[in-house]
Amino acid sequence: MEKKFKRTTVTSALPYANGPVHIGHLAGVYVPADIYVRYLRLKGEEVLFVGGSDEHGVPVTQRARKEGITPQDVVDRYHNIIKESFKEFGISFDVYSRTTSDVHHKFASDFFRKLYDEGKLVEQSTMQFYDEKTGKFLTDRDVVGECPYCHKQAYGNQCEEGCGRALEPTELINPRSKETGETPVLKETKNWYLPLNEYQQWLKEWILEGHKEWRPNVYGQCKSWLDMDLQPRAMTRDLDWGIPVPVEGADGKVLYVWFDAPIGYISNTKELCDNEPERWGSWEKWWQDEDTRLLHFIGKDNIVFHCIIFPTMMKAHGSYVMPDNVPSNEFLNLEDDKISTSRNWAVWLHEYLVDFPGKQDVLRYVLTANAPETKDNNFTWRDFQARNNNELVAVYGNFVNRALVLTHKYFDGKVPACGTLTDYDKATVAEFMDVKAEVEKLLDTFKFREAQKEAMNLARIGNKYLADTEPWKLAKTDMERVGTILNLSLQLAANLAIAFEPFLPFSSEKLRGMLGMETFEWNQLGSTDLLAAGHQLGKAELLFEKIEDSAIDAQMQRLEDIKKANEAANYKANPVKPTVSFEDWEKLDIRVGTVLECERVPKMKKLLKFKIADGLADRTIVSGIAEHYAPEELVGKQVLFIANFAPRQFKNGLVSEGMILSAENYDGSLAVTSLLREVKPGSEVK
Ligand code: B3M
Ligand code: ZN
Repeated sequence: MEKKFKRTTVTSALPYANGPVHIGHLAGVYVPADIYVRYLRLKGEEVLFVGGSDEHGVPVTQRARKEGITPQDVVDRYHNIIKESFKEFGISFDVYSRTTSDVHHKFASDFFRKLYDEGKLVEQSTMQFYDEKTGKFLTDRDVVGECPYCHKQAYGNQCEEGCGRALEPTELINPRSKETGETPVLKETKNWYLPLNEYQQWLKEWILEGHKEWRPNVYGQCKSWLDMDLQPRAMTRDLDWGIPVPVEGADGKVLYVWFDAPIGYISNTKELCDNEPERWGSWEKWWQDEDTRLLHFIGKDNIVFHCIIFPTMMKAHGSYVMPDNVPSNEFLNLEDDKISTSRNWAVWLHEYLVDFPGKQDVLRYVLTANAPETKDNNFTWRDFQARNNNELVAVYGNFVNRALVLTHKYFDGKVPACGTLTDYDKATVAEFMDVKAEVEKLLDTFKFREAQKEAMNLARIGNKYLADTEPWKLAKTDMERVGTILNLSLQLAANLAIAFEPFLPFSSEKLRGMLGMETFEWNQLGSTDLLAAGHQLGKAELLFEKIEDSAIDAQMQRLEDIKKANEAANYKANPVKPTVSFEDWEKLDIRVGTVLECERVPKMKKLLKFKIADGLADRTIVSGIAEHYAPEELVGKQVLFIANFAPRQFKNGLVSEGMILSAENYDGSLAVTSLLREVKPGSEVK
């Protein structure tokens, strides 16, 4: 039987403060979490929404090293950028704090110490790579070397560029420290482990038996972990950035980032509760009371940490409630390519805000419409434009606007009285009354994309209703009927303001302003008397505006430029071909020619036709470089060509007597070869 909870604690993954946040973050975690929280609030439920930045871990130190600044500088910069982006997009955290805070350091440290004191952690010594030059142990990713399987360059934990195998750093051939290039030595180190193996049985029962309702992707990942034998996992690391391990003799060691980060949810709650106890009560209420329902919103790469490791930590500690669900999304791609911070293949939220000011809801809408709930999904700028223009503008915005404008026109902006309903009116009302139950059912099971679609259906119903009843045609003959139609339309618009509040909070607020709605609660959804007859409406403004092609073209161009830059940065010359002998080389007769004439070939858009002075009789050469040069650029220039190349005939009868040499650039563009000094045409290249 389903348990009734009194309150809900919603957490959303703490993003690493090593870079700004992008659409993938928003789509995968923060928009769905925010929709859910806004929905619960609208229903009048007791809910807490926790967020914050994850400021420890190797990604932060790597960034610091790359930029030559301290890890603290890195997290200070990005914590603020990230926090601001979330605020701008209406992600309505009750608290957004950070894991470098004093509250968190103390909290995580105490948590660890309790487990340590109670003997819940296992001490273990291992041999680990150590860089003698820096005097530091190396994490798996700080070691690079040759993959023992495919012999490509690989990291200590994985062969990313080659065969993709998971590796141990000691397997690498010729291992080196990524930072210094030194050959590391193996050195003994002591760390503390969480014995996951001891909790395996309990985990199996709790998840595999008790939570069959979890999304298939989450349940499936848990099952594949739990079908293997879980191993103890180190909860401390030999690093200098993080929370010091609160144990004697643990100098130079910090808590594993995945130990401290999830505790950040709890310590951030504590910070909030300590600051506003009258509003929030005690932090324990949100984490340790049986009547609290705990939900973690995360991306798929975080599943094991939230379903297995963190619950085990809490279980070992003893006082905590377990997550009731872990709605985890798959990944969002951008224009069919994996989003990547290092390749700059992303739409950054802070940049979006500059390019599309005031259009936060449009992005929220599109990301939910394409939410990667059950499989990876794709964001494209053309789809973004189409959804804005064809759905937000043409359906939702258009309906609301017509209802308001007509009311201003015929009734001075006062809600007209509702007369007798026709059967058609009644059918329309019945249709939109269904939407409430439908949206609820979907939201309660974390199906946000379907839920939003249902909300949009409400607007479609309205649009159709106005199109079918055509009140503008009745205005001369039957004002009472016009009043009824507009009354119902306005009630429907008010319903939309409520239904869309979790999804598109900025537009909902604007719409409520236009309608002059004072109250709005989820339970009013489906009602036809949200606006009293005689109520004065505000001014009609556009809820959404069309996005022009030029704005989309600019984004596509930006991505194109990034792709180019990445290709250039990643260019590697092809391996050299098999050796040739001097005799082989001598068979080729390469000569210098002066371009006398050059012109395009009709109907052959790749070809240029050259007349070349070669010191003998002039010759014609046809070359496929028309996309790379304008003919006039080449006239008068000296080029290299193969003089003894077998003549080739083209479809149109044209014959080429030789081949002009060009170099092919990384992007496929061609550059014709020339000389550094002028020579007589026909000179041989030796
Ligand atoms: N910072 C990983 C990530 O951003 C990590 C999440 C922590 S949640 C406690 O994907
Ligand atoms: Zn490999």
